[in-house]
Amino acid sequence: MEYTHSLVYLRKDKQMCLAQKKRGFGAGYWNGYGGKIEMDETPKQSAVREVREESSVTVNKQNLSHVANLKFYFVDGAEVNVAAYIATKWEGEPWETEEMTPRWFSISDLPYEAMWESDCEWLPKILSGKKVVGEVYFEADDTTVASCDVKVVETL
Ligand code: 6OG
Repeated sequence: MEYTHSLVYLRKDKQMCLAQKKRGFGAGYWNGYGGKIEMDETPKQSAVREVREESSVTVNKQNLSHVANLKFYFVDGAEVNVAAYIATKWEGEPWETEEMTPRWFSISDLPYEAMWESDCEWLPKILSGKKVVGEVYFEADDTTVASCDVKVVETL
């Protein structure tokens, strides 16, 4: 799978840090930290860099657990192929940055109404320790889910 984006969830016991994006694609949504994988970067390198840029937290590559492969398809033909990770160990505390406002949520009370619509299909699974592969097709508004298929897998 050719990944285009990384996505990282910082988890501490029954709490998870989500960040509200201030601008660009997905602005207003609560999400993990992440972004485009740059040329010559591995998905994990991108994950480490994005977490640092967007939250000022330093996470070590070895502490990123690969939990999901997600493909998002848009009507205009755009595809976003995400490698998603959970980190339970890092240095520092998430700070507000130019791009993101962080907040800690209980994993049993995530703000799904203000997250990408398909998150509720796969996030609970990875939070219960499973690994998933998901494919989501969006409608022309780029936000409404047209179809969603999520499979639990043994390995990614
Ligand atoms: P930039 O384009 O801002 O990075 N991302 C999504 N995350 C979720 N939960 N659902 C989606 O459904 C997503 N599409 C993209 C990938 C965007 C960040 O948002 C993630 C990146 O971590 C469509 O650089």
